[in-house]
Amino acid sequence: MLTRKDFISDIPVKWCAGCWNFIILSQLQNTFANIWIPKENIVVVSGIWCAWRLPYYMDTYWFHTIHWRAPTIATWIKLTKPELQTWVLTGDWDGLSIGWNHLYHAMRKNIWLKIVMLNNQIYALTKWQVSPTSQVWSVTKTTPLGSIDNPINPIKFAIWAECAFVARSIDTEISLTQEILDRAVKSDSTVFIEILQKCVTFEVSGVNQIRDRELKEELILRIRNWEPLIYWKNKDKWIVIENFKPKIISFNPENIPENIVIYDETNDELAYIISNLNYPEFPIPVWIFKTSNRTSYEKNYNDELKRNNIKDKSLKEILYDYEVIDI
Ligand SMILES: Cc1ncc(C[n+]2csc(CCOP(=O)(O)OP(=O)(O)O)c2C)c(N)n1
Ligand SMILES: [Mg+2]
Repeated sequence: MLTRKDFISDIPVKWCAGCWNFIILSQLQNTFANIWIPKENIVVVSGIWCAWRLPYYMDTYWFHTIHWRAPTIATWIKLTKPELQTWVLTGDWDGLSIGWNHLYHAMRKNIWLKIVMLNNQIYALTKWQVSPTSQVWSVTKTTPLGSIDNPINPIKFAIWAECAFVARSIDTEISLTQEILDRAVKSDSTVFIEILQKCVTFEVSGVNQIRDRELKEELILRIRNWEPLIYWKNKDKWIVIENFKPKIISFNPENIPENIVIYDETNDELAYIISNLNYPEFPIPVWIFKTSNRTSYEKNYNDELKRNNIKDKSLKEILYDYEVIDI
């Protein structure tokens, strides 16, 4: 039986002291230890950003790719070696600015990848520039007067892209992240997990109270499949939907409203409405927003090759087996 220790490589870990990447690294190692597949069948792919070194610290196969192209290279890995469990690690700039088209196409096609985005709402590696997920009025080196940009909501983006499994956690919600990772492993479609992360070195506007033990229950909505959408300290605030619009009501046991929402993670329309809940009007939703059964692209691809009796080419064949055309 494997344990987390089996997934620790001998490369010394280098991040800022107190960075949440340390915790996320060990959570991924825990997940890998629990999946009961040989180490040789796991590959971790990353682009360029603060956690680009994360795969180096994993004792698995890994690929540190070029900028913004991790989902594309992971797609190629998955198509040629479908037996590999392929993880993609990305940041908010890497995945949603320069790399968003690659991320989109991987989700749209339903490549069986497990994509984890560490969203710290800033460019941290390059030292404090505004990101496409930075909140309006964020003061950074490139927005000294405050950002006026409309931020991307990664969960809304993933649902729109028809990603099959979409979830959000927060760095401080360690057991929630672990639960999502462990559940993601079992999904046989594209997985997208956003982890809201606080950069410990560069200050950025954001709802940092979600990390405060006292305040967080007023700010976080934990969506649970087949449960009503309730939050607040005593769980006495409910989210209902009226005319397709979410609304907060106070819970009254004498008068349970007819339009109470029981969450159904297979309902894409509901997931979209809930992904759109924004602070401060609404609490920040976390947990699994949607799951769906879509046949993965690589299954269709490999079935098609088999049906037509075509042998897939090896990389060597692709590189050497072409005609040189003189022009
Ligand atoms: C083509 C190109 N554009 C920009 C950069 C500079 N660059 C490297 S990492 C980075 C920001 C990474 O931010 P994010 O993905 O949010 O990860 P973080 O560092 O915050 O963890 C930028 C702008 C580059 N090296 N190459
Ligand atoms: Mg970032």
